[in-house]
Amino acid sequence: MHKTVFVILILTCLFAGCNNSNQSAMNENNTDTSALNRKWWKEAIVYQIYPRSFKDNDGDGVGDLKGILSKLDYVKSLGIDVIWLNPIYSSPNGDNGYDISDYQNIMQQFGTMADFDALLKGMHDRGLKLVMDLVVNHSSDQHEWFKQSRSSRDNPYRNYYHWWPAEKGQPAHRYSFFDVNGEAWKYDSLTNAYYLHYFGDFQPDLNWENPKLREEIFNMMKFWFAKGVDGFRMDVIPFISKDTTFPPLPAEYNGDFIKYYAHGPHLHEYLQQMNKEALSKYDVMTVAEGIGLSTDDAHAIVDEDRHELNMLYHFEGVSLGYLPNQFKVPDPKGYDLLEFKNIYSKWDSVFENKGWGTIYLGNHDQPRMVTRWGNDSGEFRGLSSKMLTTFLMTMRATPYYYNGDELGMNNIKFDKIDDYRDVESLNMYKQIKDKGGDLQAFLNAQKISARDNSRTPFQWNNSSNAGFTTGKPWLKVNPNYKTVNVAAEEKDSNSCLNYFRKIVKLRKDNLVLVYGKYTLLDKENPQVYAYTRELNGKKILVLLNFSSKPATANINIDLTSSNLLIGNYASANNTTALRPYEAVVYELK
Ligand code: ISL
Repeated sequence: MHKTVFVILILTCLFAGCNNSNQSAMNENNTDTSALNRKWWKEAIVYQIYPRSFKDNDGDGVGDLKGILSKLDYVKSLGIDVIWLNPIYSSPNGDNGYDISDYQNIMQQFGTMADFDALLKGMHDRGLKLVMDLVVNHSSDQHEWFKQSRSSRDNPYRNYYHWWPAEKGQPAHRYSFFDVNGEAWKYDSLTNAYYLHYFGDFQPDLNWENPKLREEIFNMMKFWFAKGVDGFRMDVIPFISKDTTFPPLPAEYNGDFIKYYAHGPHLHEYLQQMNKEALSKYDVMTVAEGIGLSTDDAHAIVDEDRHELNMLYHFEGVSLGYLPNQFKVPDPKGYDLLEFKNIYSKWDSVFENKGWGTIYLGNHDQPRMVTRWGNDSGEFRGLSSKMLTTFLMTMRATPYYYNGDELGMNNIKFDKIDDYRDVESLNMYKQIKDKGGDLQAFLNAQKISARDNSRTPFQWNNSSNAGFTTGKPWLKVNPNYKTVNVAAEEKDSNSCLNYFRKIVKLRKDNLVLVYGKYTLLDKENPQVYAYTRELNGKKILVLLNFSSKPATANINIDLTSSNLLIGNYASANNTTALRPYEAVVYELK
């Protein structure tokens, strides 16, 4: 570059304050980053699309692949890199696609394989990658394998599933997530045997101890990789290996059946085999739904040297703020920010030298992020939503961002059980009813924690059904769609949507936000989450007020000459005093 041009550029940058309109000057790709072990999936931002609720193209009230295709320009405009699609395979939909009846076909309601091919092409043409959901702990009871398996004891598919012959007596108790009686063994009179289902009785568990089954799964994965799919999110993958003697739950697990399920005897052996047979042959990313895993287990799954998976997402963060030993009942005191900071700081440190983390606050199994972690009252919905987005986009981990959170969508909070569609809520209601429990208390808790809160149709505009469908939506639309929708937010430079785009760009332009060292500041502050990120001499400060009251970060840093990179209020004052739910990101000088 000519010397004078260079000087002019530097001066322009100085006078403009190097704010977010000038991010290219922040780009660190010129610095030596060889020590970072860079990978595309570490630098990616993953955007999760819940296909059932994103966009309905054919008017049947259910989202579909053509609908997603029609909205790819919108998705691209967000600046994200990877799309994770919840299951789109053939399924009777007992659990919205998490009960698969054919792994190599598309759910009729969602379209055809030709629609899938067109969608994948549409994504790749726009430089977007696709991560599919791999649901292989269990299949649907309508899968041909299960139909064969249950037909007779000597059927070749018999040990594709876990059967317990009734003449051996009652099998030792196993808990089920979605069973009305909480019982994971179901008796089948056809062959006088019980089969295992950790989830609904329509979701029998596959028998991974059978090498033939594993081979089928790896071949199926290769089928999708050959099509060009860029990775898998692996549903309850820690549960796949089981002690097939099925002893009574060992005492050491002391009622924590999820942890027991996640520590089967051959889990790592099977993941290594999966890596060798399928994953290692392609440049793909993998992320485990890390249910039941603690920080102690994390490296066993995601250390590169072990050749298993790339990332996992833990449940410690999203479990915070619920009363112990109760089914997702929010603590009336809310959650404790000190604990929140501890959890996310601890998980950062796990991957400080090796492995790689993820960060998320919402998904299709969680309520809406702004309701659960922010404040969805009129005054603070937008501000607190942007604050949480700032957190997600400035941590040292790959962000998994759930569709609709970029609009600040919040919980619908149904009053009646009839409005719910989720098997989890419906079965839990039946369970409580059968036991004569407090149904009103259950409904109140569900307003905060139910999964259907995040599954309501995506809000495109203020026409009927929020522009999601011309038919009757499968789940009610949140009435706030009149104001909270893409069309309205496109026009408002201050909207959650435009804030999301800006901060996505900020992360993409600043390697320090991806790889930089994370240091927690002002640890004991009950209102403020403050931290720095540092890389190659560049230092970023993030201040987040998680409360509805003004707060001060006690950090002893003079901010007067720092550059504001982004903030969720119209202007920032370069001080450590923060307004309600204020989020600011500074480059420190
Ligand atoms: O959603 C949950 C709590 O409300 C979790 O316990 C959830 O059941 C667990 O995380 C497993 O989730 C995955 O597998 C389920 C499916 O229903 C979920 O949607 C999926 O993400 C069974 O396949």
